[in-house]
Amino acid sequence: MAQKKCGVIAIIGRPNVGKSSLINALLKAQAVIISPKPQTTRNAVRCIYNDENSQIIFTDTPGLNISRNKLGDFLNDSILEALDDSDAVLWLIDAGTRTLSPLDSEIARIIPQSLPVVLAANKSDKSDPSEAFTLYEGLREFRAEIPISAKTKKGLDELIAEIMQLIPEGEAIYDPEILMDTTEKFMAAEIIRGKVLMFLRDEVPHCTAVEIDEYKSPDEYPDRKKLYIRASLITETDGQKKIVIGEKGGMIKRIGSESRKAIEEVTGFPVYLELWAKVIPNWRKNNTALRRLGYS
Ligand SMILES: Nc1nc2c(ncn2[C@@H]2O[C@H](COP(=O)(O)OP(=O)(O)OP(=O)(O)O)[C@@H](O)[C@H]2O)c(=O)[nH]1
Ligand SMILES: [Mg+2]
Repeated sequence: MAQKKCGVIAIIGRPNVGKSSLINALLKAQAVIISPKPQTTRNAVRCIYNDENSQIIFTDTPGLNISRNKLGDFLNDSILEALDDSDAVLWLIDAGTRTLSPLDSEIARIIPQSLPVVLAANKSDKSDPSEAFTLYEGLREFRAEIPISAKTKKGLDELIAEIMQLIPEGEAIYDPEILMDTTEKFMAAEIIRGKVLMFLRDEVPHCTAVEIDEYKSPDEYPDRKKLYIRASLITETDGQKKIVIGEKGGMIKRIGSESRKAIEEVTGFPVYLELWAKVIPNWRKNNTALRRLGYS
C-alpha cells in the first residue's frame, strides 16, 4: 500500500485570479465564496482535500493588495501567516497576464526562498498561458508550471500530482468528513457577504461587513426547530446603508432570502434569518471595529 501523505499548501496570488474558485473545483463543493470583484476573500481559511493517497490542506488567502487601510493590512498579514504555516506554495496567476505588476514582485518577495512553489496559470480556458509563464519565470524558481482552469477543471489532476511531490509523508490531520477548518457561524456570515458581492455594485460590497449577532442551532431552540440567525450588514456611511437596504427594503430582503436558501443548503436545517443594516463609520480603519468583525 502506498504511504499516505499530508501537507499544507498556501494558495496565493493577485486578487481575482481564481484562488477561491480553484479550491471549490478541487473540493467539488461551494466551500468558499467567489465573485467577479477583486478582494472577495478576507480571511485565510483552511480547506481540506482528500483522496485515497493524501490529505492536502489548501489555505485560501485574500489576494495580495496595495493596502489602503487597516483592513488591507489585515488581508496582507493573513497571507504571511498562511505562508508561515505551509509546506509549499501554489502561486496562482491569470493565464492572460501580459505585464507584471508591483504586486507580483511583492509576492515573490514574501514567499520564503526555502518553500517550493508551483506556478499555476488559471483561466487557461480563456487565454494561452505561455507568455504569462515566461514573464513569471524571471521572478523566482518554480518546481512546475501548470496551465489550469478552475472553470473547466482542466489540469487539476496534474496539479494534484505535482503538489503530492511537495508534501511530507504522514497520516491525515483532519477527519475526511471535514471540508473546512472554520465554524458554521463564519460560513453563514460569508454566505451573506457573498450575496452582498453578488447584488451590489462598485464600492459598496467592499465597504460592507457581516456581523452575526445571534446564532442558535435547532438544539438550542427546540420549539422552533429552525436555525435562528440574526445578522447585521455593516457599512461605513448612511449613503451605503441606504443602498444596502434598497428601495422599500427590496435589496436587504433579496440578500436575506437568497442567503437563507444558501444557508439551508449548507446546514441542512430550515433557517430563520433576520438581517439588519447598521453603520460603523470608517470600520475598515478602526482597530476595535475590525477586531469585532473578525479581521484581526
Ligand atoms: N474563465 C474563467 N473564469 C474563472 C476561472 N476561475 C475563476 N474565474 C472567475 O474569476 C473571478 C474571480 O474568482 P475568485 O475565485 O473569486 O478569485 P480570487 O482569486 O479568489 O479573488 P480574491 O478573493 O478577490 O483574491 C470570478 O468571476 C470567477 O468566476 C477560470 O478557470 N476560467
Ligand atoms: Mg478569493
